Amino acid sequence: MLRALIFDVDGTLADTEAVHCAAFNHAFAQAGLDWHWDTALYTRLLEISGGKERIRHYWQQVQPDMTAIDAGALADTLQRLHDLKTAAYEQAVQDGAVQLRPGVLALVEEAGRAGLPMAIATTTSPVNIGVLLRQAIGTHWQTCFAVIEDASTAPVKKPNPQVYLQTLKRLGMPAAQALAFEDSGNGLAAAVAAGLPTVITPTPFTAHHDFSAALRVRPDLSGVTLALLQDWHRAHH
Ligand code: XBP
Ligand code: MG
Repeated sequence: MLRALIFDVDGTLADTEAVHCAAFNHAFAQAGLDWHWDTALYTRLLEISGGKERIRHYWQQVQPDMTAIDAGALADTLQRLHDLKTAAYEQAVQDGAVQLRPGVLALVEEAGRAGLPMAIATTTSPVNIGVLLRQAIGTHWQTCFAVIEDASTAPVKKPNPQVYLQTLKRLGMPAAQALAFEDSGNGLAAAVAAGLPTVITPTPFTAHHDFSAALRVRPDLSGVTLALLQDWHRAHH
């Protein structure tokens, strides 16, 4: 019995990563750094969930002795760069840079009408969820989701299952009665580790990832109705 839908954000609700990447580059330029992440490099860096963790990982690659920097100063610099990036991303989304992926709004609306609880389980920052969904769904967007778990509530990032385990706990149901939607290998690993059957809709950033543990892999959510999801979910058990 399918009792809840749990959505990842970046790459799943919307194909956001090119806009995230541009925001990182904008932040680096604002900070006077000569760092530039092109698409090929960013595709590799997406193996690291979480923007701050991603910047730290890259910094360590280009400046191995950065670990000698005072931990407090390092944390402050990472926070400042990430704040600049988040502001740039927020502005880009407000300017219309990102749309929901095909089929997403129709499914959210159908589940809403059917009274099927929905949740968000993401490693992105709360600001990014708000700016995307306020614009894509409307100012009432939060009423569509019974539970929202993000980088501010689940600091240990995917592939760790923390964000999904916290989401399930707050939904008050076992993983077998829910369905997760993801776009990446890390996201799939986190959802599966939490016991969730998972539907994958890859993006060009993640199409090469291993999705063998997925319940289904589809190009996007076009035509994916509640009835179809209930069939897939029933066949899973
Ligand atoms: C994808 C991520 C995030 C975004 C950038 O999140 O890993 O880090 O790439 O957003 P999701 P932040 O779990 O929704 O796929 O800079 O806010 O981390
Ligand atoms: Mg994702």
